[in-house]
Amino acid sequence: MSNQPHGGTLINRIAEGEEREQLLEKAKNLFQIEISNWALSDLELIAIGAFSPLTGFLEKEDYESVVHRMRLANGTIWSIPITLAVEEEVAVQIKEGDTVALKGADGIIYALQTVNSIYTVDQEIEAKNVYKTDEIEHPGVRKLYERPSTYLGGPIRLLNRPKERPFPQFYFDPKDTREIFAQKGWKTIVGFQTRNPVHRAHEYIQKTALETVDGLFLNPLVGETKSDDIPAHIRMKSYQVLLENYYPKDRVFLAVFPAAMRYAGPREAIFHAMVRKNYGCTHFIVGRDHAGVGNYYGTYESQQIFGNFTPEELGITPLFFEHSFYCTKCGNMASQKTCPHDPSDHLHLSGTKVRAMLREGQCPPKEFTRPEVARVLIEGMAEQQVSSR
Ligand code: ADX
Repeated sequence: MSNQPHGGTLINRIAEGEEREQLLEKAKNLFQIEISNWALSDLELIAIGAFSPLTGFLEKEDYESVVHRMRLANGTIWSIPITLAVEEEVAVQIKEGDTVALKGADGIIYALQTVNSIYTVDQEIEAKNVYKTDEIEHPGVRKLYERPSTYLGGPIRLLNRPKERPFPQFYFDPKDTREIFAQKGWKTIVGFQTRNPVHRAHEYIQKTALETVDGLFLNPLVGETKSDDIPAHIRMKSYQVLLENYYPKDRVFLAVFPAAMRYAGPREAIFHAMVRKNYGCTHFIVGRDHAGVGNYYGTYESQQIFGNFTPEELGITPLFFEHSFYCTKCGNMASQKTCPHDPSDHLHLSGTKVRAMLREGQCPPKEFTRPEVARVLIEGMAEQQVSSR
Protein backbone atom coordinates (compact mmCIF):
# COMPACT_ATOMS: atom_id res chain seq x y z
CA MET A 1 0.00 0.00 0.00
CA SER A 2 1.54 3.35 -0.98
CA ASN A 3 1.20 6.14 1.51
CA GLN A 4 -0.67 8.62 -0.64
CA PRO A 5 -2.75 11.17 1.27
CA HIS A 6 -6.49 10.52 1.33
CA GLY A 7 -8.00 11.87 -1.90
CA GLY A 8 -4.55 12.01 -3.54
CA THR A 9 -3.27 15.43 -2.42
CA LEU A 10 -2.06 16.65 0.94
CA ILE A 11 -4.12 19.76 1.58
CA ASN A 12 -2.40 22.93 2.76
CA ARG A 13 -4.69 25.81 3.69
CA ILE A 14 -2.12 27.86 5.59
CA ALA A 15 -1.69 31.41 4.32
CA GLU A 16 1.87 32.68 4.56
CA GLY A 17 3.97 35.75 3.78
CA GLU A 18 2.36 38.54 1.82
CA GLU A 19 -0.87 36.68 1.21
CA ARG A 20 -1.28 36.25 4.96
CA GLU A 21 -0.62 39.95 5.59
CA GLN A 22 -3.23 40.91 3.00
CA LEU A 23 -5.82 38.52 4.39
CA LEU A 24 -5.19 39.74 7.95
CA GLU A 25 -5.78 43.28 6.73
CA LYS A 26 -8.95 42.20 4.94
CA ALA A 27 -10.16 40.34 8.05
CA LYS A 28 -10.41 43.62 9.98
CA ASN A 29 -13.40 44.64 7.86
CA LEU A 30 -15.09 41.26 7.74
CA PHE A 31 -17.89 39.89 9.86
CA GLN A 32 -16.23 38.10 12.77
CA ILE A 33 -17.43 34.88 14.34
CA GLU A 34 -16.10 33.50 17.60
CA ILE A 35 -15.54 29.77 17.38
CA SER A 36 -15.14 27.11 20.09
CA ASN A 37 -11.86 25.41 20.96
CA TRP A 38 -13.19 22.26 19.35
CA ALA A 39 -13.88 24.10 16.06
CA LEU A 40 -10.45 25.72 16.31
CA SER A 41 -8.83 22.31 16.56
CA ASP A 42 -10.78 21.09 13.51
CA LEU A 43 -9.82 24.27 11.68
CA GLU A 44 -6.12 23.72 12.23
CA LEU A 45 -6.35 20.03 11.33
CA ILE A 46 -8.04 20.96 8.05
CA ALA A 47 -5.40 23.61 7.32
CA ILE A 48 -2.40 21.32 7.90
CA GLY A 49 -3.87 18.56 5.75
CA ALA A 50 -4.61 16.08 8.53
CA PHE A 51 -8.20 16.03 7.27
CA SER A 52 -7.28 15.86 3.55
CA PRO A 53 -9.16 16.02 1.22
CA LEU A 54 -11.26 18.52 3.21
CA THR A 55 -10.42 22.14 2.44
CA GLY A 56 -12.94 23.58 4.86
CA PHE A 57 -15.96 22.79 7.01
CA LEU A 58 -18.46 20.58 5.20
CA GLU A 59 -20.96 22.17 2.85
CA LYS A 60 -24.52 20.88 2.81
CA GLU A 61 -24.18 18.36 -0.01
CA ASP A 62 -21.05 16.81 1.50
CA TYR A 63 -22.59 16.87 4.98
CA GLU A 64 -25.69 14.96 3.85
CA SER A 65 -23.56 12.49 1.99
CA VAL A 66 -21.21 11.93 4.95
CA VAL A 67 -24.07 11.46 7.40
CA HIS A 68 -25.98 9.02 5.19
CA ARG A 69 -23.29 7.29 3.12
CA MET A 70 -19.96 7.79 4.94
CA ARG A 71 -18.68 9.43 1.79
CA LEU A 72 -18.19 12.94 0.49
CA ALA A 73 -20.49 13.90 -2.37
CA ASN A 74 -17.75 12.86 -4.86
CA GLY A 75 -17.65 9.35 -3.37
CA THR A 76 -14.44 9.66 -1.32
CA ILE A 77 -14.70 7.88 2.04
CA TRP A 78 -15.38 10.28 4.93
CA SER A 79 -17.18 9.10 8.04
CA ILE A 80 -17.35 11.98 10.55
CA PRO A 81 -19.01 15.32 9.70
CA ILE A 82 -16.52 18.14 10.30
CA THR A 83 -18.80 21.14 10.70
CA LEU A 84 -18.84 24.70 11.95
CA ALA A 85 -21.92 25.32 14.11
CA VAL A 86 -23.12 28.87 14.75
CA GLU A 87 -26.02 30.40 16.63
CA GLU A 88 -29.08 31.27 14.55
CA GLU A 89 -28.67 35.00 15.33
CA VAL A 90 -25.15 34.84 13.90
CA ALA A 91 -26.22 32.91 10.82
CA VAL A 92 -28.91 35.43 9.87
CA GLN A 93 -26.26 38.12 9.57
CA ILE A 94 -24.39 36.21 6.86
CA LYS A 95 -25.37 35.25 3.34
CA GLU A 96 -23.99 32.53 1.15
CA GLY A 97 -20.92 33.75 -0.74
CA ASP A 98 -19.72 35.98 2.12
CA THR A 99 -16.24 35.67 3.54
CA VAL A 100 -16.12 35.72 7.32
CA ALA A 101 -13.31 35.90 9.87
CA LEU A 102 -13.11 33.10 12.44
CA LYS A 103 -11.67 34.16 15.77
CA GLY A 104 -10.93 32.31 18.97
CA ALA A 105 -12.13 33.08 22.49
CA ASP A 106 -8.78 34.92 22.85
CA GLY A 107 -9.86 37.42 20.16
CA ILE A 108 -7.21 36.24 17.69
CA ILE A 109 -8.38 35.85 14.11
CA TYR A 110 -7.35 32.37 13.10
CA ALA A 111 -8.86 32.01 9.68
CA LEU A 112 -11.07 33.29 6.91
CA GLN A 113 -13.90 31.18 5.61
CA THR A 114 -15.75 31.52 2.32
CA VAL A 115 -19.27 30.62 3.36
CA ASN A 116 -20.61 28.68 0.39
CA SER A 117 -23.42 27.08 2.29
CA ILE A 118 -25.54 27.89 5.32
CA TYR A 119 -27.78 25.06 6.43
CA THR A 120 -29.74 23.82 9.40
CA VAL A 121 -29.59 20.15 10.25
CA ASP A 122 -31.58 17.61 12.20
CA GLN A 123 -29.12 16.71 14.96
CA GLU A 124 -31.09 13.61 15.89
CA ILE A 125 -30.52 12.18 12.44
CA GLU A 126 -26.84 13.12 12.65
CA ALA A 127 -26.60 11.44 16.07
CA LYS A 128 -28.34 8.24 14.99
CA ASN A 129 -26.22 7.90 11.86
CA VAL A 130 -22.84 8.93 13.20
CA TYR A 131 -23.07 7.69 16.81
CA LYS A 132 -25.71 4.98 16.31
CA THR A 133 -27.67 6.45 19.21
CA ASP A 134 -29.49 9.66 20.03
CA GLU A 135 -29.06 9.25 23.78
CA ILE A 136 -27.77 12.35 25.50
CA GLU A 137 -25.74 10.14 27.86
CA HIS A 138 -23.38 9.35 24.98
CA PRO A 139 -20.53 11.90 25.33
CA GLY A 140 -20.31 12.54 21.59
CA VAL A 141 -24.06 12.98 21.23
CA ARG A 142 -24.10 15.30 24.22
CA LYS A 143 -21.44 17.50 22.58
CA LEU A 144 -23.42 17.48 19.36
CA TYR A 145 -26.63 18.55 21.10
CA GLU A 146 -24.82 21.31 22.98
CA ARG A 147 -23.93 22.94 19.68
CA PRO A 148 -26.33 25.00 17.58
CA SER A 149 -27.81 23.19 14.58
CA THR A 150 -26.98 25.74 11.89
CA TYR A 151 -23.72 25.07 10.09
CA LEU A 152 -21.50 27.22 7.89
CA GLY A 153 -19.82 25.25 5.11
CA GLY A 154 -16.97 26.34 2.88
CA PRO A 155 -13.21 26.46 2.44
CA ILE A 156 -10.95 28.07 5.00
CA ARG A 157 -7.59 29.80 4.95
CA LEU A 158 -5.58 29.67 8.17
CA LEU A 159 -3.91 32.94 9.21
CA ASN A 160 -2.60 32.08 12.67
CA ARG A 161 -1.66 28.83 14.38
CA PRO A 162 -2.86 28.39 17.97
CA LYS A 163 0.17 29.31 20.11
CA GLU A 164 -0.68 27.82 23.48
CA ARG A 165 0.67 24.30 23.13
CA PRO A 166 0.93 22.02 26.12
CA PHE A 167 3.65 19.83 24.52
CA PRO A 168 5.06 21.85 21.62
CA GLN A 169 7.89 19.41 20.97
CA PHE A 170 5.41 16.72 19.98
CA TYR A 171 3.43 18.71 17.39
CA PHE A 172 4.17 17.65 13.83
CA ASP A 173 2.13 18.39 10.73
CA PRO A 174 1.44 15.61 8.24
CA LYS A 175 4.03 17.06 5.88
CA ASP A 176 6.63 16.84 8.69
CA THR A 177 5.81 13.28 9.71
CA ARG A 178 5.91 12.18 6.08
CA GLU A 179 9.37 13.68 5.75
CA ILE A 180 10.54 12.15 9.02
CA PHE A 181 9.31 8.68 8.04
CA ALA A 182 11.12 9.01 4.70
CA GLN A 183 14.35 10.15 6.43
CA LYS A 184 14.16 7.17 8.72
CA GLY A 185 13.85 4.96 5.68
CA TRP A 186 10.53 3.56 6.88
CA LYS A 187 8.42 2.20 4.02
CA THR A 188 5.70 0.66 6.15
CA ILE A 189 4.41 2.57 9.15
CA VAL A 190 1.69 1.50 11.54
CA GLY A 191 -0.37 4.22 13.21
CA PHE A 192 -1.68 3.82 16.74
CA GLN A 193 -4.52 5.95 18.09
CA THR A 194 -5.04 6.18 21.82
CA ARG A 195 -6.81 8.32 24.37
CA ASN A 196 -5.55 6.28 27.31
CA PRO A 197 -2.26 5.53 28.99
CA VAL A 198 -0.54 2.68 27.18
CA HIS A 199 -1.08 -0.50 29.16
CA ARG A 200 0.40 -3.90 28.43
CA ALA A 201 -2.40 -4.86 26.03
CA HIS A 202 -1.70 -1.75 23.94
CA GLU A 203 2.02 -2.45 24.06
CA TYR A 204 1.42 -6.04 23.00
CA ILE A 205 -0.61 -5.15 19.92
CA GLN A 206 1.78 -2.33 18.95
CA LYS A 207 4.80 -4.61 19.20
CA THR A 208 3.05 -7.46 17.41
CA ALA A 209 2.39 -5.05 14.54
CA LEU A 210 5.93 -3.73 14.76
CA GLU A 211 7.26 -7.23 14.11
CA THR A 212 6.05 -6.90 10.51
CA VAL A 213 6.35 -3.18 9.67
CA ASP A 214 9.26 -0.70 9.73
CA GLY A 215 7.99 1.85 12.21
CA LEU A 216 5.34 2.64 14.80
CA PHE A 217 3.68 6.06 14.80
CA LEU A 218 2.40 6.46 18.36
CA ASN A 219 -0.17 9.17 17.92
CA PRO A 220 -2.16 9.85 21.10
CA LEU A 221 -5.18 12.09 20.81
CA VAL A 222 -4.73 15.17 23.00
CA GLY A 223 -7.75 17.30 22.03
CA GLU A 224 -10.96 17.43 24.05
CA THR A 225 -11.87 14.18 25.81
CA LYS A 226 -14.55 13.37 28.36
CA SER A 227 -13.80 14.51 31.89
CA ASP A 228 -13.08 11.08 33.36
CA ASP A 229 -10.44 10.18 30.76
CA ILE A 230 -6.87 10.66 32.05
CA PRO A 231 -5.69 14.16 31.07
CA ALA A 232 -3.30 14.41 28.13
CA HIS A 233 -0.39 15.96 30.06
CA ILE A 234 -0.27 12.96 32.40
CA ARG A 235 -0.61 10.53 29.53
CA MET A 236 2.19 12.21 27.57
CA LYS A 237 4.60 11.63 30.47
CA SER A 238 3.51 8.01 30.66
CA TYR A 239 4.20 7.46 26.93
CA GLN A 240 7.65 8.96 27.29
CA VAL A 241 8.71 6.71 30.18
CA LEU A 242 7.30 3.70 28.37
CA LEU A 243 9.20 4.45 25.17
CA GLU A 244 12.38 5.21 27.08
CA ASN A 245 12.35 1.90 28.89
CA TYR A 246 10.71 -0.60 26.60
CA TYR A 247 10.87 0.44 22.91
CA PRO A 248 13.73 0.62 20.43
CA LYS A 249 14.25 4.34 19.82
CA ASP A 250 14.76 4.04 16.09
CA ARG A 251 11.49 2.21 15.46
CA VAL A 252 8.95 4.50 17.16
CA PHE A 253 7.90 8.06 16.59
CA LEU A 254 5.70 9.87 19.13
CA ALA A 255 3.61 12.84 18.06
CA VAL A 256 0.29 14.19 19.31
CA PHE A 257 -2.99 14.12 17.43
CA PRO A 258 -4.57 17.43 18.46
CA ALA A 259 -8.16 16.42 17.65
CA ALA A 260 -11.24 16.12 19.83
CA MET A 261 -12.47 12.65 20.71
CA ARG A 262 -15.94 11.89 19.33
CA TYR A 263 -16.44 8.42 20.88
CA ALA A 264 -18.20 7.46 17.64
CA GLY A 265 -16.82 3.89 17.66
CA PRO A 266 -16.90 2.34 14.16
CA ARG A 267 -17.26 5.59 12.23
CA GLU A 268 -14.46 7.17 14.23
CA ALA A 269 -12.23 4.16 13.51
CA ILE A 270 -12.56 4.87 9.79
CA PHE A 271 -11.91 8.56 10.41
CA HIS A 272 -8.87 7.79 12.58
CA ALA A 273 -7.47 5.55 9.84
CA MET A 274 -7.97 8.14 7.07
CA VAL A 275 -6.28 10.82 9.16
CA ARG A 276 -3.27 8.61 9.97
CA LYS A 277 -2.98 7.87 6.27
CA ASN A 278 -2.57 11.62 5.81
CA TYR A 279 0.21 11.61 8.40
CA GLY A 280 1.95 9.02 6.23
CA CYS A 281 0.94 5.69 7.74
CA THR A 282 0.48 2.60 5.59
CA HIS A 283 -1.15 0.53 8.36
CA PHE A 284 -3.44 1.32 11.25
CA ILE A 285 -4.21 -0.66 14.40
CA VAL A 286 -7.83 -1.29 15.29
CA GLY A 287 -8.26 -3.36 18.45
CA ARG A 288 -11.31 -4.11 20.49
CA ASP A 289 -14.01 -1.46 20.78
CA HIS A 290 -11.87 1.16 19.06
CA ALA A 291 -13.07 4.70 19.92
CA GLY A 292 -16.00 3.19 21.78
CA VAL A 293 -17.62 4.25 25.00
CA GLY A 294 -19.94 2.42 27.41
CA ASN A 295 -21.85 -0.35 25.69
CA TYR A 296 -22.86 1.56 22.60
CA TYR A 297 -20.86 -0.53 20.13
CA GLY A 298 -20.10 -4.21 19.66
CA THR A 299 -16.56 -5.29 20.62
CA TYR A 300 -15.47 -5.72 17.00
CA GLU A 301 -17.85 -3.33 15.22
CA SER A 302 -15.02 -0.85 14.64
CA GLN A 303 -13.23 -3.58 12.70
CA GLN A 304 -16.26 -4.87 10.80
CA ILE A 305 -17.07 -1.43 9.39
CA PHE A 306 -13.89 -1.58 7.26
CA GLY A 307 -15.62 -4.35 5.27
CA ASN A 308 -17.89 -1.72 3.69
CA PHE A 309 -14.98 -0.36 1.68
CA THR A 310 -12.46 -1.76 -0.78
CA PRO A 311 -8.75 -1.81 0.14
CA GLU A 312 -8.06 0.56 -2.78
CA GLU A 313 -10.45 3.25 -1.61
CA LEU A 314 -9.30 2.93 2.00
CA GLY A 315 -5.66 3.27 0.92
CA ILE A 316 -4.41 2.16 4.35
CA THR A 317 -4.31 -1.38 5.71
CA PRO A 318 -6.18 -1.85 8.97
CA LEU A 319 -4.54 -4.32 11.35
CA PHE A 320 -7.20 -5.91 13.52
CA PHE A 321 -6.45 -7.23 16.98
CA GLU A 322 -8.62 -9.29 19.27
CA HIS A 323 -9.08 -8.40 22.88
CA SER A 324 -5.65 -8.97 24.48
CA PHE A 325 -4.84 -9.84 28.05
CA TYR A 326 -2.14 -11.36 30.23
CA CYS A 327 -2.57 -15.11 30.71
CA THR A 328 -1.08 -16.46 33.92
CA LYS A 329 -0.78 -19.99 32.48
CA CYS A 330 0.89 -18.84 29.25
CA GLY A 331 2.99 -16.39 31.25
CA ASN A 332 2.47 -14.02 28.33
CA MET A 333 0.25 -11.49 26.74
CA ALA A 334 -2.20 -13.27 24.48
CA SER A 335 -5.66 -13.26 22.95
CA GLN A 336 -8.30 -15.90 22.25
CA LYS A 337 -6.45 -16.54 19.01
CA THR A 338 -3.26 -17.62 20.76
CA CYS A 339 -4.24 -18.78 24.25
CA PRO A 340 -5.99 -22.09 25.02
CA HIS A 341 -6.58 -21.43 28.73
CA ASP A 342 -9.67 -20.72 30.74
CA PRO A 343 -10.79 -17.08 31.15
CA SER A 344 -10.19 -17.47 34.90
CA ASP A 345 -6.44 -17.66 34.06
CA HIS A 346 -6.62 -14.26 32.36
CA LEU A 347 -5.93 -10.99 34.07
CA HIS A 348 -8.83 -8.61 33.50
CA LEU A 349 -9.05 -5.14 35.00
CA SER A 350 -11.61 -2.57 33.93
CA GLY A 351 -10.54 0.99 33.18
CA THR A 352 -12.64 2.17 36.13
CA LYS A 353 -10.94 -0.27 38.49
CA VAL A 354 -7.47 0.75 37.27
CA ARG A 355 -8.24 4.45 37.68
CA ALA A 356 -9.51 3.79 41.23
CA MET A 357 -6.28 1.91 42.10
CA LEU A 358 -4.11 4.68 40.69
CA ARG A 359 -6.06 7.35 42.59
CA GLU A 360 -5.40 5.42 45.80
CA GLY A 361 -1.69 5.31 44.98
CA GLN A 362 -1.69 1.57 44.21
CA CYS A 363 0.26 0.16 41.27
CA PRO A 364 -1.81 -2.19 39.12
CA PRO A 365 -0.05 -5.56 38.58
CA LYS A 366 3.03 -5.27 36.34
CA GLU A 367 1.33 -7.70 33.95
CA PHE A 368 -1.25 -4.98 33.38
CA THR A 369 0.77 -1.75 33.52
CA ARG A 370 4.53 -1.23 33.45
CA PRO A 371 5.63 0.03 36.90
CA GLU A 372 7.30 3.13 35.37
CA VAL A 373 4.01 4.03 33.71
CA ALA A 374 2.01 3.34 36.88
CA ARG A 375 4.28 5.66 38.87
CA VAL A 376 3.76 8.51 36.41
CA LEU A 377 0.01 7.98 36.51
CA ILE A 378 -0.12 7.82 40.30
CA GLU A 379 1.91 11.03 40.65
CA GLY A 380 -0.11 12.78 37.97
CA MET A 381 -3.43 11.86 39.52
CA ALA A 382 -2.26 12.86 43.00
CA GLU A 383 -1.24 16.31 41.67
CA GLN A 384 -4.59 16.61 39.97
CA GLN A 385 -6.45 15.82 43.19
CA VAL A 386 -4.42 18.44 45.07
CA SER A 387 -5.06 21.11 42.44
CA SER A 388 -8.80 20.39 42.26
CA ARG A 389 -9.24 20.74 46.02
S1 ADX B 1 -9.49 4.66 21.79
O1 ADX B 1 -10.77 5.27 22.13
O2 ADX B 1 -8.46 5.62 21.46
O3 ADX B 1 -9.66 3.59 20.78
P1 ADX B 1 -7.76 3.24 23.68
O4 ADX B 1 -6.73 4.28 23.90
O5 ADX B 1 -8.11 2.42 24.87
O6 ADX B 1 -9.10 3.92 23.17
O7 ADX B 1 -7.34 2.22 22.56
C1 ADX B 1 -6.34 2.40 21.65
C2 ADX B 1 -6.31 1.23 20.66
O8 ADX B 1 -6.00 0.02 21.34
C3 ADX B 1 -7.63 0.96 19.96
O9 ADX B 1 -7.38 0.47 18.65
C4 ADX B 1 -8.27 -0.14 20.80
O10 ADX B 1 -9.16 -0.90 20.04
C5 ADX B 1 -7.04 -0.94 21.18
N1 ADX B 1 -7.17 -1.69 22.46
C6 ADX B 1 -7.28 -1.14 23.69
N2 ADX B 1 -7.30 -2.11 24.66
C7 ADX B 1 -7.19 -3.30 23.99
C8 ADX B 1 -7.15 -4.68 24.40
N3 ADX B 1 -7.18 -5.06 25.68
N4 ADX B 1 -7.04 -5.61 23.44
C9 ADX B 1 -6.98 -5.29 22.12
N5 ADX B 1 -7.02 -4.01 21.68
C10 ADX B 1 -7.11 -3.02 22.59
